[in-house]
Amino acid sequence: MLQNKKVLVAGLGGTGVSVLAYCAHIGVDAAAYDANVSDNQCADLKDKFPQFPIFSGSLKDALLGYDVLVLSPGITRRLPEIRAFEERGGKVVGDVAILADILKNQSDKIIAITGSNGKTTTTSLVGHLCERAGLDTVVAGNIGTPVLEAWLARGGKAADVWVLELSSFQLETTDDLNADAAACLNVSEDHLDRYDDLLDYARAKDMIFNGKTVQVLNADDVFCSAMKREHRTVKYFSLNRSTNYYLDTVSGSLKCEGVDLMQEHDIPLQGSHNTANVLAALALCESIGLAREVLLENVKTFKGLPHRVEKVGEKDGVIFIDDSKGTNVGATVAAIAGLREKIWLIAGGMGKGQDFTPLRDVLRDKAGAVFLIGVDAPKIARDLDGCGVDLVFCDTLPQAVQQAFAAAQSGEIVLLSPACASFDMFKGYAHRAEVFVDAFKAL
Ligand code: UMA
Ligand code: ADP
Repeated sequence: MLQNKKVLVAGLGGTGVSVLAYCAHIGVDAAAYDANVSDNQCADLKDKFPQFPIFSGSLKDALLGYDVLVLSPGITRRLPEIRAFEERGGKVVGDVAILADILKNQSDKIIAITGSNGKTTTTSLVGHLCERAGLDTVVAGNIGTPVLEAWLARGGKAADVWVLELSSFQLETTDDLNADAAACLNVSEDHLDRYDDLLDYARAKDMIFNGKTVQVLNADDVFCSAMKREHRTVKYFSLNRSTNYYLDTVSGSLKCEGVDLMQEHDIPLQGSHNTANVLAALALCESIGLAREVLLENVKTFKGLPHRVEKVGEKDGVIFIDDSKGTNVGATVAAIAGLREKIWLIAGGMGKGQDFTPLRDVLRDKAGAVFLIGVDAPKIARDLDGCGVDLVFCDTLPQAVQQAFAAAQSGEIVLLSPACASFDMFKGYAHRAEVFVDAFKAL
């Protein structure tokens, strides 16, 4: 794909650096571009890749004279200068497209996972199941390790399976993934600063199914269901209707085509949204031929991930749950809906222009009050006004923890699930969780 081409690598975060390393490895003529490169970063890159020029400033100027643009996920493909580059015959790809091209004539299988929420959990679970089934497994992508960094770390050695978490940003530049099996878990409001609307965002996610891929689709989500393509094997999963992989709500059993798989209460993760993730993971793993018994045994050994509906502890019978990774409305709705006990919710932060009204129904059914923090607390309060629960403004997260604890009774839950990004008050979602846990310990 890159051989004998002049390649510009745009964005010098983890992805861009891994692409440069790949270009150096295969010996192509490349250059690096970033809108902002610090002197230190520039010196470091010159040290690592002395053969590659580094551009900053205008992407339009940097693109002159190049055939292929390798775009990092943080840069939208819709910039006018990139459109103009494509119109004059330039090719735009991402690191995932390069990996797919490398693997296309190899026996390595690809399992790919996208969705607005649950990607990292499901990717980790699928990775765990593949490893336990004895496969040489690589887990990479949006989860953290750029795919070419993972490929280079193996010295290019083939793997049995690549389990890839893919964001809509990465899929924008992946025209021909041709995964063996791929899932879209759900589509709900996120990243709308980069897309025209929800449908436009869903279209980027739909690119995960390009190729001959077995489609694993959420039958409970209208956007995912609409991604079904002609002449494909489709495996649906559902939490409330009998389909290929589903939860039988009467018996509490996960089933496949009517056959019992396991009891929902044997899943070691909190919340019914995680049941959906397990169903999707089973459908993906069975699509590449893994044995059911090994999968079911090892769903039970999956530990889950921190900050995703994670129990922190109890004080006077009140349960504290950290869902700091709940950074959009869809995740918070799922967290609340998936827990059985009455909830005292702590939410707020940077709202990313989201509509918070989808929280109204689930709060009315399950919550005592919402303790609001962060820069968009007033906007959230406007969207939730009159939904039947008290809205309490708090200056800090520790103050919200104290007030929620004072309101909760034994057996009820104080849930941190902000539905917002954290950067107005914290270094990131992990830092927000740390402050939450410290405030709990200080009670
Ligand atoms: N940059 C420009 N011009 C721009 C925008 C950015 O030059 O218009 C430059 C920045 O100055 C910076 C570089 O691009 O130096 C950053 O590139 P990047 O944002 O693509 O970051 P990477 O470090 O390469 O990380 C990316 C993903 N980041 C994004 O999608 C924003 C990581 O997902 C991913 O883990 C990594 O590749 C490996 O695959 C992060 C993320 O936030 C965790 N993802 C979003 C999400 O999960 O919601 C989609
Ligand atoms: P992602 O990688 O897509 O951000 P994570 O697995 O990191 O997903 O989970 C992010 C947030 O979404 C957490 O708050 C988690 O509780 C919630 N979540 C996980 N799975 C689902 C799902 N299937 N539907 C809705 N929300 C989910």
